[in-house]
Amino acid sequence: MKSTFVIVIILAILAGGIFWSALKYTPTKTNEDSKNIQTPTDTPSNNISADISKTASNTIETVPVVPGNDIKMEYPVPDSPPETTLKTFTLKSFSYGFEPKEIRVHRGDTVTIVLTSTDGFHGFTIDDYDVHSDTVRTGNTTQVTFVANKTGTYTYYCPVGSHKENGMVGKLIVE
Ligand SMILES: [Cu+2]
Repeated sequence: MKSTFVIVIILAILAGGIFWSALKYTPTKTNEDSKNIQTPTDTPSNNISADISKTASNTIETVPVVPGNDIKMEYPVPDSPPETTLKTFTLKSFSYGFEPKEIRVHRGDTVTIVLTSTDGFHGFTIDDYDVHSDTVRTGNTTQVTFVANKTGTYTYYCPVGSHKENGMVGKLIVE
């Protein structure tokens, strides 16, 4: 009877050992699974997915990608100011027209329009740039400044009454 009791105890210890090791393995597998789940989640949000997936398990490798993106974000900021040139145009406005009828600038230029009315009540508007000068009476001058930050051809016109329909229009060409 004593030997049977000892065998039962030994079996119990062995069973306990197997259970313990089984418990020990289970969380390890779960961690690996969660790592694998995290990897594809990161991958689609990054363009450099190939590089990340190679080093997916390494958290340190992911870090350089973040400053890399920051550098890209900073590029437009230092690049834009050197391109900017101040350009001033003096426009005469009258019933019904502008002189000159065409203005050419380069993208990034800071453009100032000095508008004088030689005849009547006029203003200067470019809807696409949200530019709206004050309106001025005969003999008066106003000015408006904006940054021509997009290329294309834009219409400027007088917003007073039906002056636009009567021909108070011109072209801003941003190259
Ligand atoms: Cu007008």
